[in-house]
Amino acid sequence: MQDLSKLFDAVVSGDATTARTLTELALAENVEPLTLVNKFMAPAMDEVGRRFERCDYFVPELLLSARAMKAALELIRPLLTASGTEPVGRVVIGTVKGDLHDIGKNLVAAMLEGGGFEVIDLGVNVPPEKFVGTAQERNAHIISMSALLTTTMLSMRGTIDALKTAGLRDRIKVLVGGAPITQRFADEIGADGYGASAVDAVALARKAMGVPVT
Ligand code: B1M
Repeated sequence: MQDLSKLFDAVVSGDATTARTLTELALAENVEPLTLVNKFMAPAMDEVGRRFERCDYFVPELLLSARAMKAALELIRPLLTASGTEPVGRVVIGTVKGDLHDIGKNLVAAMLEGGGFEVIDLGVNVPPEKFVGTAQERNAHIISMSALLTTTMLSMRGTIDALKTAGLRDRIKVLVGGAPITQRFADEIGADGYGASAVDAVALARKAMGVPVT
């Protein structure tokens, strides 16, 4: 078994080739995909964030680490997504307006697909009216929003207000998550659920649909 701390190091140092190679080897050795994400890759991004706060890293380093994480996630994402069966429900997902962080949102989308949901991914920088318009057009059951910045998280309240204005609040559940989000904030804005992780998001979405949480 290889030393997986090297995967942590590869993401921290922004070495996409090594991150991808180590992920490939680990998967070939039957290491659980979520173990790679939760124990090595996500903690590596936290370390990158700490270095950024200390001014040891700047935006170019953040971008290189994000690229390394994405290169490894490309191998993991197909393993998280299920195929075939009738969807449990339809989810419109995106990162809120003004926010370009998409690694966590992409993980949540992959996990929801793996949990049997049809996922409509609107990408990043999604304004409230886009979330609501798409949910209405596509007859979605859930809107799932991600925010990584304290300056953008308030846009989540905007989406809930827009749902109320459109007369859809009773029909569409709203789930929220991302590093600065807390249960308290979710309660304050009137969201139906808060998930601290991509795994939580699936449990929340199943609960919102009234499906037993496995
Ligand atoms: Co930025 N960034 N960034 N960044 N960045 C943070 C978020 C920051 C905390 C770094 C720091 O200072 N420590 C800080 C925010 C401070 C704050 O608001 N309190 C910050 C800043 C300041 C900025 C800029 C303003 C920097 C600048 O330009 N001066 C700028 C803003 C750009 C913008 O968005 N408008 C910026 C830019 C960037 C990059 C583009 C360079 C890059 C993003 C690349 C990309 O995503 N494609 C980037 C990165 C990489 C980070 C850090 C280092 C890593 C984020 C990440 O990918 N984490 C981040 C520090 C950190 O978070 N530790 C930081 C890994 C990912 C798996 O975790 O996204 O939390 P996360 O998702 C988790 C859970 O939160 C949860 O599940 C996921 C998996 O378990 N979850 C959900 C997420 N969404 C959910 C939705 C749900 C449920 C669960 O719905 C139900």
